[in-house]
Amino acid sequence: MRILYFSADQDASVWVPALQAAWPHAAVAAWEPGAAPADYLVVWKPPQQLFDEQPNPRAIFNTGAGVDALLRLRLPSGVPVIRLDDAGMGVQMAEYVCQAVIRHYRELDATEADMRQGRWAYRAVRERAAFGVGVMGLGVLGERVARALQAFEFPVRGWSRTPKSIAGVQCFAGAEQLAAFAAGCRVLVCLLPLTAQTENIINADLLAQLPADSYVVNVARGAHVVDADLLAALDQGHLAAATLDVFRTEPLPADHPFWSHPRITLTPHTSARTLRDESIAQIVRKIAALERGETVAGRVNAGRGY
Ligand code: OXD
Repeated sequence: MRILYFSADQDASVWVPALQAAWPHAAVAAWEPGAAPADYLVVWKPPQQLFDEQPNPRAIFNTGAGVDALLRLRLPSGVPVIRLDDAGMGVQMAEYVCQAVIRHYRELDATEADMRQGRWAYRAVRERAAFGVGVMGLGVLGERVARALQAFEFPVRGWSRTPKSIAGVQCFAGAEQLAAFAAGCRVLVCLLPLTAQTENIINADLLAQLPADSYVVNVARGAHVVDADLLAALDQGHLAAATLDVFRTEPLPADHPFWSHPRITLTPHTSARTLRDESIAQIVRKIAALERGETVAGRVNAGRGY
């Protein structure tokens, strides 16, 4: 069996030997133009040329959670595309989102600013029951985040394309329930896959439906948010603050107004990192299952876009 690896971000000189060690009987190599045909492709943001030259793999593994970059390419038809199925990302997303929500709920930015100014000041305690947190996207990661938020006793609501049911989470689905969902979100958390339907979904209309003094946390894709609408909602005072981990262009361009906005907290697409060992163990387990003719979790539906 031959496995080819390519990543635009990760270090092939570390991943290839690690994949090789996990599947010693396979021949694992870093993809380069002209590489011999492989049975399995393990990729992150590959160039189109890779698929043009590899028309017949048995499966394509995406070493990340989001497959939007992959689905923009012309992929070999009928070949299963399989994304990481948590692989250690769920707990990272949960901790990142909980820290952002708690930071906003407890007004820790303002408290820290007070302390830096030498002011020993208290803020009014907010009513937790009135601080609804809404999670958009209830896949593996979204559900994990919703469960983590419940541990802090926030009223948690969720919104997804198709109806979902999660114990203790008030679930909404489809475009027709988006406004009702938004109306109860003091914090709107985006964990949606990026598709033609979800691009620009956090726009002026949706932001206007959030309660006054609300917050946005985006850990999905920059293209979910209309940047100008978010800035306007902050500057008009309707939004209190935002935490953004993802951007339309990454790295965020040096002249982008997000950098200097006093009520935007930025991180460099780091909310949930791909964990090499967990990911490789999962990919190898799935290759073994596919070789036995079994189905595996995380198979992407290209028509749906995730
Ligand atoms: C992603 C990832 O899809 O980092 O954003 O895995």
